[in-house]
Amino acid sequence: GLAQRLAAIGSDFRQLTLEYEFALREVETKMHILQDEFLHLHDYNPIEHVSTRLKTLDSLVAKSNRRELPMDLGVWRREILDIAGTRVTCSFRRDVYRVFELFTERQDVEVISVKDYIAQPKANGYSSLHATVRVPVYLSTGVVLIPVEIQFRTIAMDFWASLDHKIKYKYDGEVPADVVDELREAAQAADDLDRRMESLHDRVHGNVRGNVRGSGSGPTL
Ligand code: 0O2
Repeated sequence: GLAQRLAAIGSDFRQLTLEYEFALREVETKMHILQDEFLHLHDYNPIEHVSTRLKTLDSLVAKSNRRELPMDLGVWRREILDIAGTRVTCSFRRDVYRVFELFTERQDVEVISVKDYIAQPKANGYSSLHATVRVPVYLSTGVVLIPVEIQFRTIAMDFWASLDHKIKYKYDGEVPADVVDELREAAQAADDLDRRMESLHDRVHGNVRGNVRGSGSGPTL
């Protein structure tokens, strides 16, 4: 009967949620290991913070409807690759690419796709480096490969994106043209700030890459 079907979906959805939750924990741990090792090797911390989120059932259903997918957990697993999301905020643009490279080079991380909205920002000014990866999750029943969308960005890009998100939410998607224009200009200002801060940092500390080569120890980055 219907009650039984709904109960079965409830249990399958709980299983899905658990697996994606485990994948987020795996990614968070891998990221923290990368961070601590980097700090140990180079006496420099390239990551400001790491956050994770699981898509809510409401936003999953909304996305499924937008993409005209059936209400089928198997289809969602195959088609919706950002059920689990991780955001990695770095100090500088260079760190964004460094952390991205070190993370995606790992043997236990399989890269599915990469979108570089830093090299090519969206028309509204949105800027970040996105990677969709698959990571293994070990269950008592065997290994499952779970997709996770990782967004790598600088503090300035994150600042802009969170304001953009709040504005979109406030206007329910219908953002007035002058606000859109101002947001685009603010994105440009954030980009300028990123470049100035990075060049200032390099002037004071020198590039970590240079220091590593210069000291002759540690792996070449
Ligand atoms: P939330 O709340 O983070 O889950 P799709 O995922 O199908 O919509 P696509 O092309 O696969 O589209 O994904 P895209 O555009 O590469 O990246 C999607 C995610 O990037 C979004 O997730 C946001 O987190 C972020 N993002 C993309 N564009 C913007 C933007 O213009 N402003 C802000 N603030 N964030 C953006 P969700 O699912 O939309 O939201």
